[in-house]
Amino acid sequence: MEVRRMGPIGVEVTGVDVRSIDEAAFGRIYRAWLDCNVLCVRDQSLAIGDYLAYSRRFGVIEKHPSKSTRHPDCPEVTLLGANKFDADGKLIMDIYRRGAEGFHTDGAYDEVPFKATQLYALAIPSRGGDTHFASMYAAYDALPPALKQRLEGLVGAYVYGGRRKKTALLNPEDRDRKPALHPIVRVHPETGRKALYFDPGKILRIEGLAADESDALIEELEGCMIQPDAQYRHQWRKGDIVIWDNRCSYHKAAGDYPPEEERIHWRVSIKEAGAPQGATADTM
Ligand SMILES: O=C(O)CCC(=O)C(=O)O
Ligand SMILES: [Fe+2]
Repeated sequence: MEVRRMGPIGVEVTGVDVRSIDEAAFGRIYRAWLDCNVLCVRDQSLAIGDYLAYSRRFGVIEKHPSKSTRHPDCPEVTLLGANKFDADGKLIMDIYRRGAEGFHTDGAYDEVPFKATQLYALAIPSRGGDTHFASMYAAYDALPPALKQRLEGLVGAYVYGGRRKKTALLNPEDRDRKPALHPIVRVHPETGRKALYFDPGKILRIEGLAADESDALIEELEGCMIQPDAQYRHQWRKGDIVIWDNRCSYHKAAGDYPPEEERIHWRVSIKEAGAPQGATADTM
């Protein structure tokens, strides 16, 4: 097994088959992932059960609240890029550009946000379709000291659709959940490092501030998310498994590939083991 850093964040693993990784090798993979925010294992050839089994080594899989995009035979898995044309052959932008509206972290709308998101590439277009990543640690570290101090103790309120109520991929009955609250300066439970935990597309307000103050701070924080020297851009190959740590990373899809080509991933959301499951049960 070879483990190779790809830049300030991002690490690549080659020479393994994730179906048969022993504890020691998995320990190395896990540590590299914690250290580098984003990890890619190349050249895998997996059945859906293999993918679930490997994903469960990182934590507990939680079904995505978007029921319409779950895999028909396996609700733990979300299908990215599938069924992107409607009955009239028109491109459905909410599917084609899913995750491409801006840098974000997955699951901030849940009381216990997702630890990780993992994608497995089944079909990759001939050009475009990269995924961009950036470090929340670097974002926090680079904040001016006065802003760091101001943020200490502040809490953000998040819902799936954010201020723009972008809920097209949710069933109507799942659209009105109460906001989840998270500290803006969030300590990573495993590394102990501070991160600027923030998602402009999902935040409603910063608790305890007047509306105009909250909006102004949200705008200011949006400008603080990306440190150019703490980014990684993933160019997909078929057979890649990529996992990112939502507790310390932002990501966004480029959303720029030729729409007539296929770009399909199996996607899972992973929570910390022992964390209560979100209010997204099938009974809702
Ligand atoms: O398709 C991608 O590159 C990433 C989409 C995304 O934001 C996600 O799966 O959470
Ligand atoms: Fe995402």
